[in-house]
Amino acid sequence: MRLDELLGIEYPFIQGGMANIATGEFAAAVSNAGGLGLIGAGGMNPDSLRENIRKCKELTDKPFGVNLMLMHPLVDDMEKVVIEEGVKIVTTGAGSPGKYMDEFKEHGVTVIPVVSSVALAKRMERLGASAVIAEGTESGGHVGEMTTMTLVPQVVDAVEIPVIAAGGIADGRQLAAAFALGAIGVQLGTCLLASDECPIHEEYKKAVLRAKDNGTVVTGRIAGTPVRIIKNSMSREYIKQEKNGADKMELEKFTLGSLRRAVFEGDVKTGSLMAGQVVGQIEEIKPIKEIFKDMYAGYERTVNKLGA
Ligand code: TUI
Repeated sequence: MRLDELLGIEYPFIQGGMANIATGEFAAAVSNAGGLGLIGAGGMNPDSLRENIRKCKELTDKPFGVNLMLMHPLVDDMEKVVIEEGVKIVTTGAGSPGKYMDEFKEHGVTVIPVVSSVALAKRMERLGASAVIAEGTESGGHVGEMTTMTLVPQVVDAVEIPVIAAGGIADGRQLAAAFALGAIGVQLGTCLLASDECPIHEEYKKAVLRAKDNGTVVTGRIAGTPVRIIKNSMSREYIKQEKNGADKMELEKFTLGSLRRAVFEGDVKTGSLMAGQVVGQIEEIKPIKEIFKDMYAGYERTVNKLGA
């Protein structure tokens, strides 16, 4: 069954976690446009997460969920908020949701962890995940090593649960490719940065439009947490110091608060502008509805061409 049928939504699209960006308002806009919107708990605390969930409920009667960033120090309390507020779909990133699975099951929550390897996908299936999101290193933000092209089919072969593809998907050709690899739908992040509804600073949006195919880089591959961002003076300095043998503590001074600086202040020089390798394809800011419609039309054109 395809993701849209499984979740009762219009398109087989699920929004990425987008910590510090995906507010209740933004998630509702994604859901109202026909995808599955997710509130990114990564940049919130338990109180603001609760407020954002309530806001989202006010703004949409369509399905939506919460993305829990598992490296967050307050994630235990945020998991409780998710249960208390009756949220029914949770995606997770940057760790294993193992210790919450029983409680989620008890409350009828559908759990869809993001995985970056086959071993992790199998572990998530054993834990009772309803599906997994196989995320390639083309993605923005915290990334693994494998590409979407290699990871998705290997995960599809290794598990019985449905697989959603993520990383490197921003148009209809890539959506068709994801289906060809065996995915039932896709997770989108970067292409949604370039939407009217996305609450990031205008300068961040402009940087997304300016960036070329090779406009992103992964910081922290050697010494820290690997994070894909748009190249700027911060990323250059980070990588220089990383190559010179700086340790995790020293490198953290570059990243502390840097995502918030990019998102809220539009600091495109020393901020951390998380984005995937598809940035080079993105040329205009559009309403989310149009992004979805155009991507689906492109998918149908691709499939017709392949069938001919
Ligand atoms: O989580 C993401 N992407 C993110 S989280 C984020 S917020 C952040 N900001 C600064 C530093 C770090 C994070 C921005 N982007 N994607 C999902 C994802 N999960 N990618 C890789 C993983 C992952 C990695 C290891 C999941 C599980 C895992 O190990 C679990 C285990 O128990 O071994």
